[in-house]
Order: sequence, then structure tokens, then C-alpha cells
Amino acid sequence: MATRITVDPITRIEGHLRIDVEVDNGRVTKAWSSGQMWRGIEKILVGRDPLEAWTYTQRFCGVCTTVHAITSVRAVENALGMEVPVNAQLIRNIIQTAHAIQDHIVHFYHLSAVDWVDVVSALKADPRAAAQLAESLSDWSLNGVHEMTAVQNRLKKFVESGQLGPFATGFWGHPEMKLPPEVNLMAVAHYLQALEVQNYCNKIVAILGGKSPHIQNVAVGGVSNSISHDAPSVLNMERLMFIKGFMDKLEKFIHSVYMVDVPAVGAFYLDWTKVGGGVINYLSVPDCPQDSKGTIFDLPGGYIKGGDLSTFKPIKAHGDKYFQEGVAESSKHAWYHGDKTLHPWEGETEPNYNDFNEDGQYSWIKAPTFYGERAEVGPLANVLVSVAAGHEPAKRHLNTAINTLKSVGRLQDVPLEALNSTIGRHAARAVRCAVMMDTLKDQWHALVNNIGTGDLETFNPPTMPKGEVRGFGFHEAPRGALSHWVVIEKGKIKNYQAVVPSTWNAGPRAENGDPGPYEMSLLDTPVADPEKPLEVLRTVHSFDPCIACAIHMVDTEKREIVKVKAL
Ligand code: NFE
Ligand code: MG
Repeated sequence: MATRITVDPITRIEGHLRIDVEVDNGRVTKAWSSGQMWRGIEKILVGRDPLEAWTYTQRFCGVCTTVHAITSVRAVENALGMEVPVNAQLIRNIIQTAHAIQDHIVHFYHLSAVDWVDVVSALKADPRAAAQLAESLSDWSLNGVHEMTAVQNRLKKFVESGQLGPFATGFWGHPEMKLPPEVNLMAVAHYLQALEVQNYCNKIVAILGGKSPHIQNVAVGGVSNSISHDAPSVLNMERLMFIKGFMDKLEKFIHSVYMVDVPAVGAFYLDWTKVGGGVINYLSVPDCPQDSKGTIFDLPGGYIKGGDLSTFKPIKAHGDKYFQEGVAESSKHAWYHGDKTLHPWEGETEPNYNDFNEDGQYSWIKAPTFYGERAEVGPLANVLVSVAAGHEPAKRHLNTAINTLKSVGRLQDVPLEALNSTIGRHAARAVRCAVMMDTLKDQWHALVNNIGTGDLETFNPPTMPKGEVRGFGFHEAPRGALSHWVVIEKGKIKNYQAVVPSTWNAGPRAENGDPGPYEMSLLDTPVADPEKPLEVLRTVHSFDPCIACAIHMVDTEKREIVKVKAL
């Protein structure tokens, strides 16, 4: 007999996500992904000044804060046919890249590692053996026996106090936890170290953006930073060198810790390279524009169908027609009026809540499609698209991760298809983070060089046309392809639609009934204990869900942590 499991809300994510699965003979046979709250910022924007839209859209989310500011100004700039000074592009690129690195580090260590790492088991570890193991894997300076002993003592106090704080609700002792105590201790040490390291990214964002979270320096037409060679209180070489100091520390952590831990932990969970594959169509957008028109990008984008890299089609420039014409959203299974699949410029967002109807409407999240197909977005899509596009840094870092996995797991070969999986998403995110680190350095050098040529421009003033204009902007956000779509009439917003990474991934069934990426990826997942559905969490967490983004909303209700209904 099938067992129904409802996990509501899913924790260690941003926002309010409900997942329902039916389990038959120990495997998931049906799955539903449901976003549980709605705020409607897209509607709040109607009638407002497009030049200030970014200040509102940035409040979609408190996690991917910068991305909705930058994507919004890109959409309006596209509608107004504007160019953006190169310095402004590069400053935005540095901000978004530093933000992405922070997001990836936090996701692995603080949001999802505890699905795989049994924190309480670290108490049983021999700190000497843990240090020996960690030092055999990497040259990170905080892997020694003193560090491991100190972390274990800290953890002991924590557990003895009975107040586990961030570790209070883990599935400790679950039979699916496979790491030896020493690996658990190493991972806990890195969890604590990562708390400090991720903050370096916030500092970079705040130095350039004025504030983190929620930057204040963007504007339609550029950025509000002033650059000077001699004035002390603006963007100058001294500040750029301050940023460089944080970049050097981040680089060390990414290469010596994050890029080592993911394959090292993954080597104990090789079964999970065969679980969680999803819809296997992959969408990613190009990013880090290098020129004022947004035609030359540091990072490639495109679309792959059916997991076959030879189907790769590139997305090339801001305003790209292939991307523009492919995107649509269905609200047939979402709590909105109207059941047509609409292009975002024609998009409608009229709420119509009517309970959880698994064959009807059951989510506030719409179901985006690309040329009629469901697509996964995010680091996995991005890494596959980058490999298909021949992007050298992505290929290099992917090889490094695979080689570490091979050596720790004593494997002869790891096929690329292994990435289409729950563990593969974590590996791809680490690879993406290493690529972001290279990109951050490139953007920093490009900015220093451009300023060195005497170019101090950061802003082109916009002129608002009287008639109707349409535009869209895209950005490869930490969770994947993000696009904002705007229709402007007589200088005011007539329609504004955001098609967000977690909307792509967490959406319900589409107009034709095709399940979304979360729903597809859960099918066939083994569930050992329906009362403790750790396996479901593992796969959902591997996407790094953000439900505030997906439906642009907020929740003030308090609810149970996990509700498991066994029917
Ligand atoms: Ni709120 Fe976001 C990112 C955007 S949504 S976290 O990254 O855009 O998936
Ligand atoms: Mg939307």
C-alpha cells in the first residue's frame, strides 16, 4: 500500500515549501511541490516608475538580495535601449560574483551538509585521526589536531547543554548517514570555519554596494559609485585592495576546503549519483557583461535538451531573441486566475487560492517552460552548459572535483552523467563556486585596468520614452537563470513579471501535466523510514530552494517543523 508523506514546511531553505510524496515499496512514485505563500510584488509594481523598480524587486528575497536589483535595472535598460558604462558593468559583476560565492558556501555548509554529516557522531571521532585525514586531503591551515580537538570540545559543550541550536532538528543517527566519525568531525570544523569565511563576501558586496544584504548602489544606466584617483571617500585603489584581501582568503577556502569536502563526502554516498536526476533539460543564461552594450560575456549560457550536450544552443547577448521567445509560464496548477501558458510580457498574476488539489491547483509557484519544455536551472545546468560551450575554467574545475572523487572513492572512472543527480548538484555548485572565484578575480583586474586607462564613468542618465516599450534582463543567479520582464507605458510600469530560478525548479505541473524539476527528481527516490524522510530532504535541498523568490512573498506564521502524515 502506498504511504503519503507531507513535509511542511521543508526547513533549512529560504521560504515556505511543502513537499508531498507517495511512497510504494520503499520508493517515491508520485511527488508534488507546493509554494505556500504569496505577496504579489509584481502587482505592487504596476503603475510605478520603472527607474525605481529595482528597490522593490530586491525585496523579493533576503537571500539572493543583489540579483533582483541588478536584473531589474538590466530589464529597464533593455526596454530603454540603453548602454551601461564598462565600469558599472564590472562593479555589478564583482558584487554579483561575490554574492554567488557567499550563497554557495552557505548552502553547502550551513543549509545542506547536515543531510549527509551526522554532527552528533563527530563526538565519537578520534581528533588525531580526523586531522590526519583532513591533512591528507588538503593543505588548509585549520585542519590540524588542535583545531579538531577544539571543535570536538566545543561540540561536546553544545550537546551537553541540551541546546543544540542550529543542530537541533537533524536526523542524527539515521541509518542513511554513512560518514565515519572522523569525516563528520572534519565537516563540522569546516561548517564553523565557513561561517566566518562567507562573511568576506558580504564585506565585498557592502564596500561596493553600500550595504549587504540589499545593495544601494545600482541605478538604471549604471551604478552610483564615484571613482577617483585621489578623493578618499569614493571608490579608489585603496578600497579595491581591501577587497582583494578578502578575495585571496576566499580563494584559499574554496580550493582547499569546499572543492575538497564535496567530493570527499560524496565518495561515501556514491549511490546518490544515481538518484535525483530530474527533468534533464538544462537552461542557463550568460553573465558578466564586459562591454557597454552587453554583447560580450565572461560566462556562457544556453540550453541543453534531454541531457545531451550535443543539443546545446547558445544564448548570446542581452536582448537575445532565442531566450526571449522561449520563456513562458503556466498557472494551470497554481493558485491564479486563468490557465493559459503566457509569455511574461503578457503574464498575469491574479491570486485565486483554493486549497491543495493535487490534480488541480496546489501551489503559489507558476510553472515556467522553455519552448514548451520543463527545464532545470542552477549550478548543475550552468556547469553542463559551460562544458557544452567549451568554457575552460568550468572544465578545469570539474576535472579537479572528479579527480578528488576518484582518488577518495578509489574509482576508475566517473561519467559526466553522474552529475544528473542529487550529489551531482552539490558537486556542480562547488565547481560553479570555483569558476565564480576565477571570474571575481577577472572582473576585479578588468576594473582596475579600465580605471587605469582614465575611464571614470559609472552612469549614463536614462531618458523615458512616451510610448509603450518592452524589455527584459537576465542574470545567472546562485540558483540559476533569472529573468525580469517589463512593459512600460507613458513612463510607468504596465506589467512586470519575474521568472525566477526557484520558479523554474519548484514549479508545479505545467499546462500539459509535465511535472517540474523538484517533482521529477523525487521520483524513484528510496525512502527507508517514512517517519524520517531524510532522502526526500536530500534531493529537495540539493536544488537550494528559495520560495520567497519563486513567488515573491513573505510569511509571518509559525508552524510545525515537519509534519509527516502516514496514510
Ligand atoms: Ni531568493 Fe534567488 C537565487 C533568485 S531564487 S534566492 O539565486 O533570483 O531561486
Ligand atoms: Mg513571477
